[in-house]
Amino acid sequence: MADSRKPFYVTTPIYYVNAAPHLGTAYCTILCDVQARYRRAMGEDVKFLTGLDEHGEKVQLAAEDHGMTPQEWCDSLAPAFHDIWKTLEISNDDFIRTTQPRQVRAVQHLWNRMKEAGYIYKDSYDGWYCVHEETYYTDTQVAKSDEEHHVEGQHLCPECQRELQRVKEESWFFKLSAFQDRLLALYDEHPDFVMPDFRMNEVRSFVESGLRDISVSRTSFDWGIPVPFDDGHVTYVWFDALLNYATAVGFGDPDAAEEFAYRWPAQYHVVGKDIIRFHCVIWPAMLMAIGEALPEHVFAHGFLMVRNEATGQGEKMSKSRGNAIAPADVIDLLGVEGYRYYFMTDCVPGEDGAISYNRMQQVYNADLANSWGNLVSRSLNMSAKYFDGKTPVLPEGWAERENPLREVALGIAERYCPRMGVFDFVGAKDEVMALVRAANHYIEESAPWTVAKDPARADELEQIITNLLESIRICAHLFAPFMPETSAEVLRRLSLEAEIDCCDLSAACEWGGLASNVPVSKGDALFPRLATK
Ligand code: ME8
Repeated sequence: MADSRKPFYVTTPIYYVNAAPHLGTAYCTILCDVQARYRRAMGEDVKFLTGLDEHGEKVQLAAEDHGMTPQEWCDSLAPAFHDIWKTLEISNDDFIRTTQPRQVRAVQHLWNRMKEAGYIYKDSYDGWYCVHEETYYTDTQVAKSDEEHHVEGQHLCPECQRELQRVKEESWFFKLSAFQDRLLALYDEHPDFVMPDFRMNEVRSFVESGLRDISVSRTSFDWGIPVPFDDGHVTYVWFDALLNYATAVGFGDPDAAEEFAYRWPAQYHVVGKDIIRFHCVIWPAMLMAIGEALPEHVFAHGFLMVRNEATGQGEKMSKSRGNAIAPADVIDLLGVEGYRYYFMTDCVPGEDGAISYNRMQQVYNADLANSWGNLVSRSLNMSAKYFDGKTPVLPEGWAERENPLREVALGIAERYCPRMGVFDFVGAKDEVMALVRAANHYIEESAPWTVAKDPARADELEQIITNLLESIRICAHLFAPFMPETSAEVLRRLSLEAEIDCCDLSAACEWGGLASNVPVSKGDALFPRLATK
């Protein structure tokens, strides 16, 4: 376990298995993947976790609808998640399912620790519940929702507007109300506990408005982890699900104490904005109750909305509106690497993103086909053509010579890294694209095809091609977290296979790493241009 590298632990939410993976779940998972790949390239010891949330009433009902037991239903859907993550080049190191024995053991350990600590008590719950959100709502919240969405004889969920259930059952409660001051102190002391900062304001005002104890066991159905000391009670699905992050690094496993000490707490939990209260209020309070360390950051991303071309407004994706886009449709259009690039660089991670097929094609053509792909193809072609299928023979001291591309590339990692580290993927991409654009511009300005005609200008030609290939090498490294396969291919075409699994990104991005006089392969176009309407 002892490793001199810095540990870095990043997690996605665990997804409900009530339906197949969709664009939103894929978005969140790719955000984490880009961060994980970036951290590996920085030499950190990464653990990247994703998985499935398999308990609860919602999953039980979905299983019943399909005539299966809940476990059969979960087992039948899990491969769809594995498959899509593999297709989208998700590099998770672990995949947790809450029905695994390690989670059952961890949740039961949690119950015992909570009981010892005195933060749970038995009572009865009488109130509102939304199965779709797996969330309890107070009378006040429901009254407000009734005012907004008035439907005679029904009470609708404030979040999803589905009909609420009235639940009356014996239940264990978690003393969330005891943590109000400690949570507010946490937000004061660690203003970046919740990111981006405007989400922190939302969380803080929720906590300031007062916290109620929450019901954390259910007795009206049985698809959950049994409460170890009370027959007939199963764990409320969120009390179970949140713990997955700790389970996966050894919580509750007496043989994994060393791993838990090394890995916990997580550096980043990445979640959608709809589930920040669970992650920024309930989860830290649970950890405080049992005396465990708190995660360093919860990063909340926005929602993907479909851009209505007529109004220019973003709309919620839904089957009934007929505007739902499936991951497979986008992969068909952009390919996997184009898919990853588009969502990571055209949607600001903290905000809602308005997506559209038109915009996807524009970004793909402008950035990937016309800029990055074109730069690689022209430069590698010229190198192969003018230098006998190879990179130029690099003269002594070539890397120190001043030139316009070296100027843009100097310090690029120092500008890119701080942005990547905080999920500012748009800003990081802009740094790389600045070098790509400068290089394309440099081709036009220096006109190597003219220089090549004059044998007296051989040194100049060598310099031009060298500068282009070196810029490409650096861009390949910086684009690798977004488009790992394309970057690996570009490095292979430059005979730099050894650099593919880079673990010192700053060093790799220093001007001067190009290999002299080695084979260059032109290959096919990396991003064939899409015909636009
Ligand atoms: O909430 N755009 O699971 P889930 C972006 N099991 N993100 C979206 C989205 C959209 N249009 N629609 C959904 C759960 N998401 C719990 C998590 S973690 C301990 C338990 C995101 O399958 C949503 O914001 O309903 C959430 O982060 C994620 O998909 C999982 O949703």
